[in-house]
Amino acid sequence: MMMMMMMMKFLMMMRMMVRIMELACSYIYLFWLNTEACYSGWFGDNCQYQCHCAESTPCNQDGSCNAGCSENWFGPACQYDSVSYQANDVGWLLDKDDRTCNDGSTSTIHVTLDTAIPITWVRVVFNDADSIDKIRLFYTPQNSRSAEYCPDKRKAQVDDKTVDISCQTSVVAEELALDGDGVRHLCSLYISGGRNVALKQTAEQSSTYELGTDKWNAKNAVDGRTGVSYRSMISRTCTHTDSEAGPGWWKLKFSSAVDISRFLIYNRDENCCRIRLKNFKLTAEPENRSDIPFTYTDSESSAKVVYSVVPSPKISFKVTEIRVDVSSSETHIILTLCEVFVFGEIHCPPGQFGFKCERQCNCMNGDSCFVHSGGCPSGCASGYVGEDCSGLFLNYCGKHNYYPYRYCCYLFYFY
Ligand SMILES: [Ca+2]
Repeated sequence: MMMMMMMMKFLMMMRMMVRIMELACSYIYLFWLNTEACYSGWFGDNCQYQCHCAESTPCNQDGSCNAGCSENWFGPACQYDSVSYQANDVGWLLDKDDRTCNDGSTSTIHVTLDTAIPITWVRVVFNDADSIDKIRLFYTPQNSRSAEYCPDKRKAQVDDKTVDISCQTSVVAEELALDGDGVRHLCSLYISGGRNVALKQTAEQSSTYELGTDKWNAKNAVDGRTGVSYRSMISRTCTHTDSEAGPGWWKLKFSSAVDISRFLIYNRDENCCRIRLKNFKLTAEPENRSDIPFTYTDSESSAKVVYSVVPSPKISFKVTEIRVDVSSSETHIILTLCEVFVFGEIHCPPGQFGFKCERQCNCMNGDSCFVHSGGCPSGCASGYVGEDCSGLFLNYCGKHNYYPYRYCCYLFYFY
């Protein structure tokens, strides 16, 4: 009886300590919020990431969204482009709602991607925890009729009903198929089109057009604003080189080398100026200078508003820099870019993950984890749990995943 009483007392003390710690962390967090908050719609240490929350609601300090991600985004901090696709008779899949599921009548799923891309990873949600291991993934390369197994079938559990499956294809795929008993319990399939690794990276251009005090700087092409109209030009969402200074070029240097699967380039959408981008040349420079750079030259018959460039096969090297050049004919001297998206992922050394490779994997046997999530195909090392295999206490802190709240929690944990 005495022992029981002491145990109860000890537990009550522990609960009280946790509560005090929570309060302390909350005050530090609120203080930090008031002093360091980003402009609405942005988050991260340097406010360099864009929020992608449903109904344009603000995101938390770690990018997470209380109301879920907006339609075209998913995954950690809603930073991953959710590739849209078509499929027959599966309204419950196309609605991208995790609460609507297969009623058990469909045993195989075939989806056709709206944009053919190299596959990297997919996220699958079930309504039954046993289904996670009962699914197989195939892809059909572009201009091919035969489906192939994913070369890399590593899986990492996100929660009890959600799993990420790696499927790194070097070729561009136009279809994905799922089979296995798990399909009967399937609710959602998210196909990753990568993260926009271009956002707020270091941009420069050959020259900058100025009008009075207004400047159309190189960084306007990676400011997250996709406006392409005259009105947008006025509010400087686009770049503009100086016509006096010869054929324009624009360069973007990544803070760390990246793997790239797709480029999306927004042109200025006005009759005067759309043509200026015609026949542009896009170059991706390798980290290792002995690799041959990737180049693409536009050969469309007329200028477009949005260009989607998908290298096929996928660029095999780590990219440190990209460059856009106008063709140097007399009529194409000014370079204007309204936004450049580079979809891909940072290239982390083995054992590290995160948007800046700043976190350590905690996988069984010291294995590597998924760069996008920290998830471990081999399972979390002993003492670690959750989507990112963080420590038990760290995972608790992770639920209040706001910087520096989380770190405050860590401090309490370690000391
Ligand atoms: Ca822009």
